[in-house]
Amino acid sequence: MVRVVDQMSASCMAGCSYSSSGDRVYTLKFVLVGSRGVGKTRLASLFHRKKSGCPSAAVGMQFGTRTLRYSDSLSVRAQIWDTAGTFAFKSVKDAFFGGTVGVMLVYDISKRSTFDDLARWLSLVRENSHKSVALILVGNKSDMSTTQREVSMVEGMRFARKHGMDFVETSALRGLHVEEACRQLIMSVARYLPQDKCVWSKKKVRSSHD
Ligand SMILES: Nc1nc2c(ncn2[C@@H]2O[C@H](COP(=O)(O)OP(=O)(O)O)[C@@H](O)[C@H]2O)c(=O)[nH]1
Ligand SMILES: [Mg+2]
Repeated sequence: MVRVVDQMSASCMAGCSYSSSGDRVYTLKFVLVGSRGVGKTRLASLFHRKKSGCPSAAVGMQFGTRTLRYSDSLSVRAQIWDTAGTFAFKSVKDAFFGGTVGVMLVYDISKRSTFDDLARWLSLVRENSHKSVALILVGNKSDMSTTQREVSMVEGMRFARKHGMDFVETSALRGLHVEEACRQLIMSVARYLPQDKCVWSKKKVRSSHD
């Protein structure tokens, strides 16, 4: 697999800082995309605990952060960005996708049109983010009854496989597999980060992005 983070320019990386014990703490940006109503905001708010505004709040963008430990010497401070915007303007797209290392592409298993929209969302992602960006496909609302289901799990899996993505079905309503989906995406990036402890400084060093 491509070394996602190695291949990204320095500007793509939100930054690395070091804890007092020399552990690396990477701040990385992830975004949620998908049609309106699929559950992006609910998924995001389940995963992060603290919501922050951002300079583009006027177009409905916001992010939350959550720090996950990957190994003895490495943690990831994940920024999960969510938007209600329509990406009509290039500046909005740039602000949203700039620096993104991972994308959660979401559809609603009970609404076929949101699955049909995926190709369009994927094109938007490909056009506006680094070619090595990590992707996970999320079929949300798995709590819906089988009679309400309009997209089978096999269809979701096939789409994900065809486009080289991981796949998971979630229920943001019940909190099913949401943590796993987010962790899977974050960890798929974290495994390509330098793992060694920083031995040259015991001082806390912060990047300019923090
Ligand atoms: N049944 C069910 N409803 C959900 C789920 N996730 C979100 N919803 C509902 O779907 C609607 C849209 O959710 P929202 O997070 O605002 O979608 P967004 O437009 O993609 O951000 C809301 O009424 C949510 O309560 C889910 O997993 N199951
Ligand atoms: Mg929303």
